[in-house]
Amino acid sequence: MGTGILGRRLGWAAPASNKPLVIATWNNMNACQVAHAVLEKEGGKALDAVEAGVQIPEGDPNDRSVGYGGRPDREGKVTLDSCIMDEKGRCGSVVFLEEIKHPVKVARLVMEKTPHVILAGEGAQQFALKNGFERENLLTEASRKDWQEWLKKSEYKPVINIENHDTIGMLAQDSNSDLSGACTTSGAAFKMRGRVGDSPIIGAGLYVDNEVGAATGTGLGEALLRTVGCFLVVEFMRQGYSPQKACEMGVKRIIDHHPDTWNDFQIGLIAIDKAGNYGGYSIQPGFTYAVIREGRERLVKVPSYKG
Ligand code: SD4
Repeated sequence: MGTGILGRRLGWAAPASNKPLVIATWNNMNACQVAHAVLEKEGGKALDAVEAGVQIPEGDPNDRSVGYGGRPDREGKVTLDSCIMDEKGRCGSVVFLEEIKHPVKVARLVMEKTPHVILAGEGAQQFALKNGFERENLLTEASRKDWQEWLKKSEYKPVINIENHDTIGMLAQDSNSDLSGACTTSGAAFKMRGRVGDSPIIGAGLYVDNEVGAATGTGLGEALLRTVGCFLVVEFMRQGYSPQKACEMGVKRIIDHHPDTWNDFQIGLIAIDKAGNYGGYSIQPGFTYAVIREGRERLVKVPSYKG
């Protein structure tokens, strides 16, 4: 794919970088290391890198917002959301998936083996089982205790505390300068049964346009769903804004869209462009992202709207 007519009209020369780059929400350096190792292999593809990288928190019981060990819904069930998108604009997603440890792998199979983009719930699980995945109990003792504690008051506060975030959104660029991304989560703790957040919804929790750039996000999923936040950030980059500025404009749009409530929730956005620039921005302080470029690791504390 070359630079599109619209991109050219807007002066998007998009000098592609061929230096492998991986970036992920929060303190997910281990996941970035795994992804970067894929990128460093001869012909290592961004798609394989993000799929491998996000499986690290998916399999980690101590990560309480993703995969195995994630906090359950209010009925005590761990339900998972995940998506993946590649340099060809292909995408796959699973929502409300239960008892399958690596939803990102199922999302990739949806992309590659079905005529669909999203599979949900029981159908997604059946598809996974048919493709060799096994049913596993994903509710750890720690998460079960948290849930039982929560049941005492059963108060759902859609305020997501900064400390409760771990959802991983990961973006990568390979030495062919191709972009891909993946996002995976157990969603908001103690959500209503059946609730689906932004993370598996293409455009809301993740978007990749190989001519322009890619973006992913974390935080209160409903806010990213209402604004199609990650698509918006990529569109800002298409207009010529840097990833940093595009994330700032994305956060500002979300704030404008939630004039009475924005102060009560967190949104963190990260983005990369075709030239290999990257950036991030959040509403509340405390959001970080991990980056590895050419073997150099950085944990970036992002600037935030609230300072
Ligand atoms: C969701 N965006 O399901 C996710 C939650 C999240 O860190 O990002 N947690 O709304």
